[in-house]
Amino acid sequence: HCQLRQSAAERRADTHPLTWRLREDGARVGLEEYRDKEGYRAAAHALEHCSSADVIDTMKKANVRGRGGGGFSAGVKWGLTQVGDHLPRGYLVCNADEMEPGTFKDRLLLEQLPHLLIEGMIIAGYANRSRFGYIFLRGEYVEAAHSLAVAIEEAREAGWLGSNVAGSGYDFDIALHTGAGRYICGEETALISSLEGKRANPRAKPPFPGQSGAWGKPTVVNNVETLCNAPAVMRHGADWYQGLSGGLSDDGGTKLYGVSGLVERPGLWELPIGTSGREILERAGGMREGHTLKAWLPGGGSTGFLLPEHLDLALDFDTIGQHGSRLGTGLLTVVSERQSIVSLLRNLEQFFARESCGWCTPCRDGLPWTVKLLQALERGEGEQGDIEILEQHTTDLGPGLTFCAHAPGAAMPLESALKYFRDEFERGVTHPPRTAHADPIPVGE
Ligand code: L3W
Repeated sequence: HCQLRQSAAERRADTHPLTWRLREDGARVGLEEYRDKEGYRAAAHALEHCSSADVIDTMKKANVRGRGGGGFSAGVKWGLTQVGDHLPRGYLVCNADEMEPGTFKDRLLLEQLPHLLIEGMIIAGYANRSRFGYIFLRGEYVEAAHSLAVAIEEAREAGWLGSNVAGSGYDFDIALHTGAGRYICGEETALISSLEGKRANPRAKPPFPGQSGAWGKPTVVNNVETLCNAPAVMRHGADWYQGLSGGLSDDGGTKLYGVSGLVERPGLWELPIGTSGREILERAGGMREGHTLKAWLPGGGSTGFLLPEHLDLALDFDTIGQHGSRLGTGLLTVVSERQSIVSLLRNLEQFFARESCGWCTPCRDGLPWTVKLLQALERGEGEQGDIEILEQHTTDLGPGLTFCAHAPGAAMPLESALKYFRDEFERGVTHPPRTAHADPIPVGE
């Protein structure tokens, strides 16, 4: 799936800031080719002509919102570190732990355009006056690890990393850290714990990492795609970047959108942010023959199901947020009329249950319980009251009652599935209600 479906002719520097440099053969763009395609000019410009405050201002005006799914302004986040006089301020961390179900966008950038990420990190590091940046990479991304390791070495040899970056007086280096396969490491504070060599448990927020992060220092954590936007913003300015969305959204820039599931051609496209689900689905050639669209997840397993009637909505953070879901990563998962929502949901919740760090009770016990109920309904052995318990879980596992966003993320597809497809759950209820003396559903088996 990790394939961009836009031709070289369609990709242009003035409309596709993330992907125009990609090669047709899908091979990594090496340093020489990256430089030939205007690579590192944005970083050179920023380091030579802009103060840290200028860079942050430009990012704020461009309104680059966090592409990992949170949608928080990158410029505002970078601004958090600008307190006190001590230098360096702290750390920059690139969150490349791409493990969201149905998500494969960062992988394309990591494997094929590692220098774009390095350039974005130099700009972000400079803005935050960090001396050091980490790339926390999903361990299974073996090809990306190779691509990044080679690119970091190339950049170091060419003077883009290390002491006195490109003669600017700014020192900045990057270390690659590969994870060992936990979804929770993508949660920024769990990622920081893991980076410090501890168990990947999330930490309370506030303080936000920008205030106190890795080793207690201000730490900016940004998603890969977010950082890859910084070079174009610095090279062409905030107004230009804002204009890329072509009026489809108040958010700036483009977005890597994608589709997986039973479509003709799963893949990725760089499109103006605010493009509709219908347009993306059409680019994927529509549903496979014999299938019609029943529902879709707009951006990963931790977002809420939407219906065909939502296909014309602008896929941006605010619009999707107003319809009981979230943009998330912007990679659509389609569900066919021939697929069972209960089974699909059971699969997702099994993933979330397995990936819970176990720190807080609602998440540790509530997710396996959710799975047990869904398994029973899936087998047609549900009992009266099961649906009501699932409904209660959407509150008990929701925002404010758990330690981090993991369980609330898992509650989103559950809540929307119950709202739109209650009849499918009801079909699984065949038994009378559980009695008080009956065995409760075993938890945590
Ligand atoms: C300073 C404030 N900073 C928020 C920062 C915060 C974070 C960012 C977003 O998870 C969902 C989650 C996953 N002062 C701040 C502030 N921030 N308020 O803004 O924060 P938040 O809380 O909105 O989200 P989050 O905890 O980062 C966001 C879901 O994303 N998700 C997972 C994606 C996985 C991938 C992947 O595999 N590549 O992206 C997808 O939707 O479940 O619910 O930096 O510090 N007042």
